Amino acid sequence: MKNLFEPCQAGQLQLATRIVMAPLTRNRAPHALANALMAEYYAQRANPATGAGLIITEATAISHQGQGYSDVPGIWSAEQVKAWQPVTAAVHAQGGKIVMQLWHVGRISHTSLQPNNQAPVAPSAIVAKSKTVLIENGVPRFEPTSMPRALELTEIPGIVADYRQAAKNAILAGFDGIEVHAANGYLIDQFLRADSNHRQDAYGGSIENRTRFLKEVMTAVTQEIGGGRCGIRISPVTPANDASDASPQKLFEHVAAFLGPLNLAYVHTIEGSTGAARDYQQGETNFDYAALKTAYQQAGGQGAWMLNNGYDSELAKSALNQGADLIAFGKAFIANPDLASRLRQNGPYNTPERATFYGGGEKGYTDYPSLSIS
Ligand code: 8OZ
Repeated sequence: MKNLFEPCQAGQLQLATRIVMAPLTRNRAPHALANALMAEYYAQRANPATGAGLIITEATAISHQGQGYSDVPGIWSAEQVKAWQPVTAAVHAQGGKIVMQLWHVGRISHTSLQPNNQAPVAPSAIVAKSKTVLIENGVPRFEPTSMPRALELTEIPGIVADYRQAAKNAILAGFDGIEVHAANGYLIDQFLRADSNHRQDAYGGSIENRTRFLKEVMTAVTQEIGGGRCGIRISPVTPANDASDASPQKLFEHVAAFLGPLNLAYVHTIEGSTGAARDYQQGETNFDYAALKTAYQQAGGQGAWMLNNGYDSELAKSALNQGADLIAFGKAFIANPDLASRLRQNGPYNTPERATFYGGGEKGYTDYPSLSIS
């Protein structure tokens, strides 16, 4: 019987517990730079005895073009690398481990966030029925995403190179590894799914073609820093950001099969609809997550199997006993910096406050109380 509070080896990552802090967008990085408040927030959650065995950062843009929301951090410049160093140092000082989530939003962006106010890029020029978060004068608001333009075939290698450089930069910034964000309807997911990818070249059409971009990205980052320091996040059936495909089972089993030989640290799967119904279905059949794992392992995959979406203590226990290795907690970690302590004693839990999720300062960010502070 596995339990949440025991160590877990995930590739090269030696984790003290199976409790993971999920990536959480918080929009508190003006000018795309990490800062002291962010270091405090992550450090509060970093001690594995009370907080996370592994922290995955908020989604972090690999390029200016990869930005889709106000005040999210980046990892493409030397200045950004330097800004992250105190964050990783603060986490390591607590005995914690932290990987950076690498992000290109594709069409989930707004011209006002793009270089020279250009259109965002996507596999195809199809607008997403989705919104982004823009912050003006400290006030966040949801705004429809802009009409994207289709990437030229010749531009794709440059984006793969941006992922490679971002992985390298993350290591320079002191991270223990990276996670490629291939979930929730962002650029990679836009390539994967037939409804957002109408390309007629080598990156569109067949499943093999639609998965080509992801495969190239994973090959680049694993070559750059080693598979044992790389993870991936997928969300096979989520409708987030207008992601849609008629055959997710076939699509994601194909993905799982090529991930197998890459010696990844972990595979991180969001079950159901991100932040919503765990039993959400999309496509012709009910998604079979056990078959996804089998496809990965049959292809030689030995990475830790990480699951996410609406987990509590009971559900986590049952998932671990059905073969999961790591459980990622999102909103629970926003509100409970000492989530491990609370899980261990079955609560009580602070309630996350939605109004302060995106943007702002300390309020709803670093001021959630720990049990020990009374
Ligand atoms: C919430 C708000 C903005 C971005 C994701 C990166 O869904 C996000 C995100 C979530 O993966």
